This record gives sequence, C-alpha cells and structure tokens, in this order.
Amino acid sequence: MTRPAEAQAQSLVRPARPIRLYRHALSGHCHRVELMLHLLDLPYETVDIDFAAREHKQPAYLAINHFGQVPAIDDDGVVIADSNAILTYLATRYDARGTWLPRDALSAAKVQRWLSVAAGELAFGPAAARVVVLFQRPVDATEMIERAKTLLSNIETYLSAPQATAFLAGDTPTIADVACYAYLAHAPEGNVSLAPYPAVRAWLGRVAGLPRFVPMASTACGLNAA
Ligand SMILES: N[C@@H](CCC(=O)N[C@@H](CS)C(=O)NCC(=O)O)C(=O)O
Repeated sequence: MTRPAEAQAQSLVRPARPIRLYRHALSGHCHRVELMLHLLDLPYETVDIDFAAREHKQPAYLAINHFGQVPAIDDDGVVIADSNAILTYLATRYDARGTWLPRDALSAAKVQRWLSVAAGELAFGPAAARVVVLFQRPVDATEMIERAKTLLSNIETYLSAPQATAFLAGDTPTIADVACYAYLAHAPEGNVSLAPYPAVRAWLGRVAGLPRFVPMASTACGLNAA
C-alpha cells in the first residue's frame, strides 16, 4: 500500500503535459522509452516517424535530433535524444523513490554497466541481426548473430550464477532491465534462438510480469516466421 507521504512525493513529479515521444513502432530503442513511460505511469503522446519517407533525415526532425535517429522526447520543451539518455532523464526526473536508477555509487555503476551493454553488444548483436531480417538488408548477418549468441551466453552465465539477482543490476528492476529487454526478447526475429538460455528467458518473464509492462510489437520474421 502506498503511504500518504510517498503518494505525495510521487504526485510532485508529474509532467505538466503529456511527454511527446518521437518513435518508430518496431524500434527496440523506442520501446525502451515507451516501456519506461508506462512503468512510471507517465502521460505521453507518440509521433511516428516515417522511415520509408526518410522523415528522420529531414530538417524538421534533425532539429529535434541532429543524429537523425529515434527515439527522442520533448518534455514541455526539454528535448532529449538517445534512448539511454532518455531513460536516465525519466528515472532521475520522475521516479520519486529513486529505485529505477539508484543514486548510490555501486548501484549506479551496476546500472551503467548494462546501459553500456545495451549501447554496445546488444545494439551490434541481436538488434543489428534483427534489422537485417526485418528490413531485408542485403548484408551477411553471420557476425551479428555470433555476437548475439556470445552476449546471450554471457548473460545466461551471469543470471545463473549462485549469487545472481532477479534483475540485471540487483533484486529490483532498474533502467538496466528496461534498456536490455526488447532486443533480447525479440532476438528470434533476427534468427537468434532463445531456447539455449533458460535463465535469460526467466529474466525476460520477470520483466514482462512487471506492473504496467507493455510489449513491443512482434513481427513474423526470422525464427518467428516458421
Ligand atoms: N544511440 C541511439 C541509437 C538509436 C537508433 O539506432 N535508432 C534507430 C532506430 S532503432 C534509428 O533511428 N536509425 C536511423 C538511422 O540511424 O539513420 C539510442 O540509443 O537512441
């Protein structure tokens, strides 16, 4: 049960108006942000960026994110691009209890470690392999799939160690879990099976079981096409 003081603290940190999210519905980077908005129960509105029309490379969108990528948010005039930067902002700004991005040095470092994984091994492994299949890119995905398998195997070892915690950076969920969820859950769309990784699948299940969880849209491609 929420104590009155806690409820009051939470009510102090609400956006003045819905946060605008610039996104693409099949982007795991965008799903991170959308999931966080839901988990924090924040009001938001979406603006779908038309990749086919290269809307993300037109001056209007480049004024929002000069990298020409989604996601970006506009929170009452505060414009932020980059999914992990946005997660950091939302948790710091709107999570009154500070559990999604703990402030103490060790916990913060543990979270950052996984944000780095999300921007590194995850982006160049399962996320890249999925893009090749999803958008029918004429490139050889072998290396990406190998990177994905190495990453999954490392996470499997980490999550099945005797001292393993329920979530990536501790016993409670943090933005580390939010950042890593979508591209691991959707790895089969890039021809990467999750079957050999029971601890990873159990962790994905714990994230999907969080109150207010929302999934990313699934596509019938890769291993899902069968
Ligand atoms: N570091 C960025 C990467 C975002 C990213 O790669 N977005 C993709 C969609 S999933 C994109 O906009 N790609 C278009 C492009 O790079 O031109 C983040 O974390 O937000």
